[in-house]
Amino acid sequence: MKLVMAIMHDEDAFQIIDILSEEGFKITKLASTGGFLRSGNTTMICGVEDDRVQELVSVIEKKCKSRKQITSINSAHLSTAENYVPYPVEVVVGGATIFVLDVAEFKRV
Ligand code: 2BA
Repeated sequence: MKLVMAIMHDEDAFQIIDILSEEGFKITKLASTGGFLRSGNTTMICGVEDDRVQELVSVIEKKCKSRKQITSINSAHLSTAENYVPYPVEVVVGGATIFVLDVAEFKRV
């Protein structure tokens, strides 16, 4: 068994979770925050048999779009409190960031 953790844009998450639920995957959706942009994203976790991992990943790959987001970064040499000058930087976020982990033990009690 594997545990798939997928971090994705909030706007993609509901559709992906609907599709995966209809296909019989069991999903937990967590509200998460990206460490770099400090904006909300969704982390989906799913315990899945090994032979269905590729099916799950394919749905995420098909449905997750990459997006450009603007974030403010302060200039390193002007980063004292008095001289804090944020400037906008464009970053490309996702599709999705996917981790596939081995599950040592799975119990429902
Ligand atoms: P954030 O940490 O908010 O990162 C958003 C996007 O900003 C990233 O998109 C990447 O394009 C850019 N970025 C991140 N750190 C950067 C840095 N130090 N310098 C320049 N640009 C940087 P993605 O790579 O698609 O990541 C989307 C979200 O997935 C991340 O949101 C984070 O929540 C998660 N993530 C990505 N890689 C991860 C990892 N190795 N471990 C845990 N979470 C990860």
